Amino acid sequence: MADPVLWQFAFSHFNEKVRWALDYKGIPHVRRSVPLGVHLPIMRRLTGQTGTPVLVLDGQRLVDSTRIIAALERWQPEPALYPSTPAERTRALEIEEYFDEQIGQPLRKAVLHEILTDPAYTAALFGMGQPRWLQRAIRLGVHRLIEVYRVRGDVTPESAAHGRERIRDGLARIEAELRPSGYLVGDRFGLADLTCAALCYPLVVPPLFPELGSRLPAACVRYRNTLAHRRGFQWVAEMYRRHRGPSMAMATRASSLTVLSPLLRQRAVRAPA
Ligand SMILES: N[C@@H](CCC(=O)N[C@@H](CS)C(=O)NCC(=O)O)C(=O)O
Repeated sequence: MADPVLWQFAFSHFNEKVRWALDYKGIPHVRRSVPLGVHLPIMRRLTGQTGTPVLVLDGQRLVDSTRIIAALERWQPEPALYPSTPAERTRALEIEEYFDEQIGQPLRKAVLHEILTDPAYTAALFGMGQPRWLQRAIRLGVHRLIEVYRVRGDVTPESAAHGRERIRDGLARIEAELRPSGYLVGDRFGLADLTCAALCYPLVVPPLFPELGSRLPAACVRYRNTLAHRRGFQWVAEMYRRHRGPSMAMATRASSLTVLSPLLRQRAVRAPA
């Protein structure tokens, strides 16, 4: 059986959610980081849509972090991320859906609004997991990349303000849901905890990401500091400390040829016509 392959953006929190699930279950896998922008034809070719994460599992191309984790849970039930009782499972899935649908995207916009003010940091972030020549190209074109990203990714002062509100709502929801056990559902770490912590990682930037945290743009640090006292914020850092184990990735940097292979295959197929 082939190892699962994760097509990802190395910097993205929805991708971090799936990476954490794979690592938590101890599933060896391959990570292929697609360059931002170039991902559009590659992901369309692979899946008919453009979003990441995409997991290729037993030949099936799975889209969407929620569906991917559900499939991983069936593929390798232990250690379980889903709670064992139906009532707790329903609550965990509700919390997952709330963070996926209501918090993930607004949080991205709020945090990126601050990050995009620092072109050098933006280039380093978007270049994560890419070959050196591409990192250089991203550095050279970063000002244009920022302009395009702001439009395509809807990162504006208004969407950032809305994102900041949603972040406050998200932290309040974590604080309200926390059980005496220190977890969101039941008395052990599971799907709800993983989802909330992974989707809040760009805000909290746990020490696990030293390459991101050490050079965080000043605007980000200032914003982050306004929330660092919150119990929900500290809980995210705590989940990372306690439960974000080692990576089970066998390859984190694929060659450009491997990443472009879906397009090359398409050309090869089309050539005779
Ligand atoms: N609901 C999706 C959201 C995924 C998502 O928003 N992915 C973003 C990265 S954070 C993406 O790949 N955007 C690029 C695009 O859609 O072209 C999930 O849970 O996987």
